[in-house]
Amino acid sequence: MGPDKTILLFDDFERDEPAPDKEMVGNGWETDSKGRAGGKKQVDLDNGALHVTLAAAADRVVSVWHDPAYSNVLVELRFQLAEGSDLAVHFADMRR
Ligand SMILES: [Ca+2]
Ligand SMILES: [Ca+2]
Repeated sequence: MGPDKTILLFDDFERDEPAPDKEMVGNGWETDSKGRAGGKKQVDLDNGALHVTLAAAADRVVSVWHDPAYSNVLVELRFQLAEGSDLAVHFADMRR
């Protein structure tokens, strides 16, 4: 990280939901579980990580997103994948 760079978004997920059965990631994160999984909890904060699990009721993969204000960014992500799991990371300009 050089002196001309500013952190726009950092999240270590070192927190838990205010209600354990609610999908409340917080810190500006949003998910599509309400519309795509009948409100079943698919995203859980636990042990300093964001856990994503596809609900049986879901009609598509789980989306988790954050909308910071930026125009030029460097992205660094860390994942821990279960054996045989799939991961896709998409960057989309939703304004177009
Ligand atoms: Ca939790
Ligand atoms: Ca963490």
